[in-house]
Amino acid sequence: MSKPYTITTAISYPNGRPHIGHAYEVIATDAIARFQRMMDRDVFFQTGTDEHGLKMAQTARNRGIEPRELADEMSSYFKAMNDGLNISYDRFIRTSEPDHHSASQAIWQAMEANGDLYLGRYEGWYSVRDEAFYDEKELTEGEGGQKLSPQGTPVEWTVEESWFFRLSAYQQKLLDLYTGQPDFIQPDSRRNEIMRFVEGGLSDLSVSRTSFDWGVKVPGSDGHVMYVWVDALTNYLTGCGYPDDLERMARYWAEGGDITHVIGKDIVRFHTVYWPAFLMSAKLPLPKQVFGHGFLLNRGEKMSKSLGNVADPMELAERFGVDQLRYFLLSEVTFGNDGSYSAEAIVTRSNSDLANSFGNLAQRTLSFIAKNLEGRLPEPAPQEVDGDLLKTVAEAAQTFQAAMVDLAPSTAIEAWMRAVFACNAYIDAQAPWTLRKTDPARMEAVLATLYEAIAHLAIIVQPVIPASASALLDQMGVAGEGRNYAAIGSGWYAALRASGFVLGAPKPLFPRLELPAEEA
Ligand code: ME8
Repeated sequence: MSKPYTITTAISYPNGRPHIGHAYEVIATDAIARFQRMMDRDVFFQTGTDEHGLKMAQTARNRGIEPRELADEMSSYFKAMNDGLNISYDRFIRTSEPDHHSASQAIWQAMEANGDLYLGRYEGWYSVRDEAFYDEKELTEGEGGQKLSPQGTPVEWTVEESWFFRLSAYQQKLLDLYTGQPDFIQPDSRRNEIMRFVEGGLSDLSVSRTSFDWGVKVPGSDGHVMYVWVDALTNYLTGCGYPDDLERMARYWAEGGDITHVIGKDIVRFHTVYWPAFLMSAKLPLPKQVFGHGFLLNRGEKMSKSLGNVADPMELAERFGVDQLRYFLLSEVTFGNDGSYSAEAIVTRSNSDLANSFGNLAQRTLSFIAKNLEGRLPEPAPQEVDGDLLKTVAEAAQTFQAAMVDLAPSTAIEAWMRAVFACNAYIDAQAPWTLRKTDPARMEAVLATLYEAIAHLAIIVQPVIPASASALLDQMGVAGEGRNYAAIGSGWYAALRASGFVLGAPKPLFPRLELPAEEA
């Protein structure tokens, strides 16, 4: 049985519609999940919505509806975005679901049994926007003396009876975790930031609220609902079968398991300080890695509703194509760094790499075969240059795989693109259109080499542009079970030729995109 691999995105607050930052996170995670499936791993990939908390309660109140109504409506947009962007999630979790309430109560009871929860009184600064408590020393002052969190959001002085989690007891254990498992927090810059924060000392964490009731009830404590982050983080366990499905837990949430959380840089603290402390307290295994990706900026500027520059990812996907958007985001942004997007950058990237380079390579080769050989697959007669080209493509596959294992999709795509360039240089140098008259056998050998190379390029890039890659492989007659990295160099081409497969007239995959004049 293949080895399990668990990967998750953050679960989004459905207090508004999804924006391009949400799309970016699920696309990147999807590419990694698809890649791991191609490596024959038994992948569990979860995403979803984080529906409790004061922010949801307040947004619903402002709209004059119940929080559940707001959650139902907005969560459906997130799910539709996932489906529209071809996200291959195994579960779309909603924290309002009953099994999630059970899991949250179970982890609570486990932390309580370990002596880490006590009842007290919370007096301090709370940001509804971040759903986070802050120390006085972390705050800055904004306009009119308004205190602001390190994220620049307003904080309010809050006084409430509250349950506390003994986070202070976990300082050393957390520091030991970061030193013992140096890859736990990635990239390294985020790791250093968190180490410094924890070294500065940890206060106990307020983990329940009494001022509203939209949340998971604290077991045995009337009037208390859990602090939204306690239940939000627990979503990862819920999907892995906690607490009752021990067989599922043993597969997807086991000690030493390959478990990766992909999240944005603003919530690294929750995932690398609070979350491992909760898990240690409940005596549960820890994830292997938390990867904090960067933020997506609109032409270099932060997106905000007031600036009116929040892009709707589905609108971009409809205008430019799902795979074009996926390709742009994964190739343009170095995973871990901030990145910028704009309509013209999407158009430029898609035209240069997909339409002019890869698409054109496939189109001119396949239509040449369809026309000049009536779709019969050309006969190989390899010379050194042909072998060299296939070797270049096979090496690109290796580099692509290594980079994806390292969660570096843009590096993976660069390697792929270099191989595409090599194929285009080869076709120009070999000039099969000239060979057609002078040396038909050599023409066939060149086309056969290209046929293999193009199929390999399509196989390699599947995690990034799954629909286009599989449409191309369909056209080329490459069977579903042969679409993995092991197929590269496996002799499938000879078998396909022998089967008598006939190539039809190829349909273009990547139309050249144009920007309307007012945007150009
Ligand atoms: O933080 N660019 O939800 P959320 C890239 N519910 N990523 C961005 C982004 C941007 N401009 N803006 C946000 C929450 N994100 C919690 C998570 S997990 C147990 C609970 C990322 O809807 C953000 O960093 O505010 C986070 O990873 C995800 O989108 C959801 O953000």
